[in-house]
Amino acid sequence: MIVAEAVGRALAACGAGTVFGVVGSGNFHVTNALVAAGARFVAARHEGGAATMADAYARMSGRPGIVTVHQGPGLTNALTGIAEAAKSRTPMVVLAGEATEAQSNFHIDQAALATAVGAVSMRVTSADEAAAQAVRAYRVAAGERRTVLLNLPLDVQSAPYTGAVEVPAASQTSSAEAVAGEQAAVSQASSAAVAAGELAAALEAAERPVFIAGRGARHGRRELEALAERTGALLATSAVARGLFRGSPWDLDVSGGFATPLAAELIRGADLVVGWGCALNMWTTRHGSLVSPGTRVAKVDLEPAALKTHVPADAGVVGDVAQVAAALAGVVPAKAGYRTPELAGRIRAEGRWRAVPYEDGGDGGRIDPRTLTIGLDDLLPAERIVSIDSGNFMGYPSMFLDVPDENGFCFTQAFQSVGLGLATAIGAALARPDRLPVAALGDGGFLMGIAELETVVRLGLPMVIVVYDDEAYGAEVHHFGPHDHPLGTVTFPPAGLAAIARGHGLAAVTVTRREDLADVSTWLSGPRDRPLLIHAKVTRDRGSWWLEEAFKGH
Ligand SMILES: Cc1ncc(C[n+]2csc(CCOP(=O)(O)OP(=O)(O)O)c2C)c(N)n1
Ligand SMILES: [Mg+2]
Repeated sequence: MIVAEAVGRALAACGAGTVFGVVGSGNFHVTNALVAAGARFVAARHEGGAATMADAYARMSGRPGIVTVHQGPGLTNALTGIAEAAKSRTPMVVLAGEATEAQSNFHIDQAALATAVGAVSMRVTSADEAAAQAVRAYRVAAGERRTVLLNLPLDVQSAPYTGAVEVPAASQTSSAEAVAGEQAAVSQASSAAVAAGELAAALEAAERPVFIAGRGARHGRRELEALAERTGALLATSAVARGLFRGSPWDLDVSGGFATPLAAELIRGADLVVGWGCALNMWTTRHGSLVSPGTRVAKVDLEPAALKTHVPADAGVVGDVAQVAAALAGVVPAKAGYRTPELAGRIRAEGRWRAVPYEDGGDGGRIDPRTLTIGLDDLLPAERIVSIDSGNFMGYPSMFLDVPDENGFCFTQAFQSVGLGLATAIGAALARPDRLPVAALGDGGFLMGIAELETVVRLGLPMVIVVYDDEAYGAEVHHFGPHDHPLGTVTFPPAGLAAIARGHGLAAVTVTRREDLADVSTWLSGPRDRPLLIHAKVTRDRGSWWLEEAFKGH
């Protein structure tokens, strides 16, 4: 066995089950070793796609994402996806060959690249330690929620490996480490108890509490709902946790730019906002404006820094959301809080975007994106997993397509990159094969990420890809258009997206009016043996309302 094989085996033994990548000479052996040990390998057509697929897969499956790439350009191609994963604290291991000879064409400073985008850089440095170093990389990713680049220098990779490949139990630490750890835990626990006391007092005093759950709360629905029930809190999420409280009569859906008028009104009316695993950033709070002056703010987060960033907390608890919520539910007195029968009725009647009246802007040649999305919401099965690209269009599917729960919505937007949507949908689809995958993309993002269209077909995914086509980088058109700037750099001639899709082996329909959605019904009631691309020519006379809000931050 060579070192590369030992690394692959060790990672498989850690639990690496689905691996995304593009294979070259520098990651050939490690990838094959993973496959030989039972992992599924998903070949992407571009490393950027592989990284984003792994990120989405990790988010939607709860298992670390694994990526393998060739040295040098394989890694630079993956970098945007790695940056997104790192910013989102996605547990992910990127295995990359590494050319250590400075004369090699493939040579770059890979460690510097990784750290520049917020990933942790590690390296397999010797045959003796190879398996242990691979295990350590996996543990850092899984245990500390980090995106880790594990560099595999070519000379070390090919060295013979003579040791065993065994995964030491996670609990094996030296006794000195254990004692120090316990002491730290005791002092952390007592300061957490004081902080939790402050939060308990704030909850007890609150008449109108609202809980906003973020990425760090996606595992804590049960505990949060129980505490909200006890304290009379209304429930909302950041975009990345969308769907977490689906089915609750007190679910306000997303807080922030995508919030319904009712949700915005009720969050503004809160006297206590608690961010659960949610930093309350500018998107979730509309630049702070959803938190009214005088409203107390509390946060519960694993990261101490999150308590102070964005909208800072008056009361902050460092800890796991589910554990803290469960502990508080045992000590706070029960009260009705914000919950009244009248409000329950309003949430039922006005709590979803599709209940908000609008004037249809469709003109026969182009469909209003709201009408398109509501029509699709009616047609697509409820068991769906929706992935969103970036652009002016992005709010329509985020607001008008309902999702079954927090594993029904995948929002890879921490880096705000255009072009990640299709690969996101592939990773999400593989994590949840029981759900209909839906990719919602702009024409710009679709064409940027189009390398993975063949991957969708090859994997036989029954995916619905909706392209909101305004023949433009609409976000830029609406950003600069009102100021009379020339727009030739951000507008494009019509592109035959349905024909492009058919050429790749997809079924395709073009939608310019509501009636055209009948073709989508036909596909849905068929065998769904080919993915479907919906080329929707959407109205484009004005920018979306959440985009106007977002521009305030540029
Ligand atoms: C990789 C990357 N390049 C450029 C941008 C700037 N940008 C933001 S939105 C956008 C337009 C996207 O166009 P499209 O996908 O068609 O969506 P639309 O805005 O038209 O709805 C661009 C170029 C970005 N965010 N990321
Ligand atoms: Mg566009």
